[in-house]
Amino acid sequence: MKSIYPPEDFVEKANVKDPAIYSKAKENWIDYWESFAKELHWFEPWEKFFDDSKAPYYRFFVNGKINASYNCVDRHLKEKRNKAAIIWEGEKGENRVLTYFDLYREVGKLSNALRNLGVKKGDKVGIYMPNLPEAVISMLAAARIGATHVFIFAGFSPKSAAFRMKDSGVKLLITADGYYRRGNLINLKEKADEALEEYKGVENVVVVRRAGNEIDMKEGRDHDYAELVRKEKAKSECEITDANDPLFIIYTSGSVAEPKGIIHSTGGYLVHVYATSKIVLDLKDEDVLFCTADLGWITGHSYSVYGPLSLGATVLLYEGAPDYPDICRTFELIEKYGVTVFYTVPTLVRMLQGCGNIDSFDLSTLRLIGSVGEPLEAENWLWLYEEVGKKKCPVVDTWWQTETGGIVIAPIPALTPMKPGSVSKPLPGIEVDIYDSGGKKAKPYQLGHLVIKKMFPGFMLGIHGDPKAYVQLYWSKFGKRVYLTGDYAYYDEDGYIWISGRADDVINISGHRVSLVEIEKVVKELREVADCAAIGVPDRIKGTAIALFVVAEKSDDLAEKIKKKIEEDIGRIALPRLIVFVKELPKTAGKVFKRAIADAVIKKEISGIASNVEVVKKIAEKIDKNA
Ligand code: 6R9
Repeated sequence: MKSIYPPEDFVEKANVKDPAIYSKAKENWIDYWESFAKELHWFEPWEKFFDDSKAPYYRFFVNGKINASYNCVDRHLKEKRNKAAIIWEGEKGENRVLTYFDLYREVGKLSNALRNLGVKKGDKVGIYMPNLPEAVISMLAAARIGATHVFIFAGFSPKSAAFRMKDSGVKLLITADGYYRRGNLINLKEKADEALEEYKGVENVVVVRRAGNEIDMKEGRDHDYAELVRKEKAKSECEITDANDPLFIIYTSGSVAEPKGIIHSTGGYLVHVYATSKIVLDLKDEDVLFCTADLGWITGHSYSVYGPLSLGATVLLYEGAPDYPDICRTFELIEKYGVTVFYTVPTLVRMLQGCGNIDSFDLSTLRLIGSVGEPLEAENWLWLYEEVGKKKCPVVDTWWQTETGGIVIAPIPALTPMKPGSVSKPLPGIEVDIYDSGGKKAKPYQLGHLVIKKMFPGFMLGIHGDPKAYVQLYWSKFGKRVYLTGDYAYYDEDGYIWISGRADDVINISGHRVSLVEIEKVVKELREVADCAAIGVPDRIKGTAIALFVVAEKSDDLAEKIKKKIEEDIGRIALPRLIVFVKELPKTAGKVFKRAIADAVIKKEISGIASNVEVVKKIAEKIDKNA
């Protein structure tokens, strides 16, 4: 595929246009990262940039003192007091604008309220909320007093929420009464109450009145957000936090049954998302960034909150479903708020193609488009470039993970010729490679393990409460200096990287990581289910969907029961598209041989490796009948 060169108008005004950035970062790695760090506000400078003495635990900005809330809010007051920090639109079209001064006041008040409720430095504050301004305020209020926030995606079930709160030890929870999703009112407080039945460690609950629905308020435990903050002063001292104090914990699915709590630092993380917002998203003062991710995912944390706000940009936050009332809603939002930088996921890109009349929207404010979460196919890349950006906007396909905190592999929009379908090259200051199973560098077009060889400030501090898993999952295949990402990828002849997908038992649905092992565990808990296997199958819109193979007596009842259990225990995101009842699952050495099922279903190939090949054939026949 031919390379596409960055549009000239774009290059002229870009934040980074000197190709020497790559060689400079290579020659002086420390200077490179420190130059970004110095643009932020530190209470005390760091003593050492990098400490790898406890590998695979890597630390950056050792003994530096910094506060994330200060950098996202206070730092901008002098020049941007009345500039919009957050523009919010609810699903029904209502909107709110918070200037940097508003944000400062709101964050200050809530942080004082949290202090009064006994929250101290190092305590965990849960946030179970949809995309509301108060969710951002809560994150920054927690950060302000040195508490660690644990955001729980509002779409998660009470059980999932309870697991996350318990695992991290949440002491106070901030939630909302309800919110709107595709026109329906979701009673979030009821879900929170259910979660709190299961996990009793929460002493105080702060409830934002968003939808005005009827809710139970538990005397002594539950507090009305508005009432609580009304009495508070806006002025609130920032806690002096260490660069390596945890800013937040965020849960993600891995190749193990239970979600893992990824811990991120304050200093290194902030420097990384600040730097990448500047060099990859090319954010400038006059930009309005629309990142379509939910705040509950890492993309929302990094590129709706900490990256753009530390830079002093304006963020558009949208509460509802992107396809409500119709699939053109996203374009409406871009036009209405003059969005300049649009950062989204391939699923939405595929969905948006269903909006027939793009040209009836004025999208001329757009100047950069980015994608993350799953592979962006060449045809979808081209559609974004030609139809949405009218060949004026670079399209940056960015690769990264919850664990990396921010973008790792991506083009620098004014510098890197873009190849549709490829994530291009690692950013300056970061070294990645592709290894075969033996740890040798893969040849062009040879599929191998994507690894990271040179750490960078945004990298996680560890897994909450599970140091063994941290070492086992990421550092056991190639040693303590080579981070295993869990993705398969290959190089082309120009050294461009092409991501092929996850190598482990994790799939990517609409850009969200879902653990197949977790689904299997939940389904196997049903008495009627003898065994089961979940696999990912290609899906035109979602990228991947789940097919579930269940050993049990077939009944419509059971299919419904399984769906209900998955929805309750994990959330709707993990619902299978297809449930197939089988008598047996293919096995090798006594273990379920999922590759054989996947090959039979997706490639229509019958693998002979399973000890019970007949079973594989039967599954293939069943799928044909179902198709
Ligand atoms: C930020 C985020 C991480 C996994 C990652 C990979 C996939 C992310 C991608 C991509 C192809 C891209 N992924 N970006 N695959 N091209 N540009 O998505 O974090 O939810 O932890 O998922 O997503 O498989 O390993 P997370």
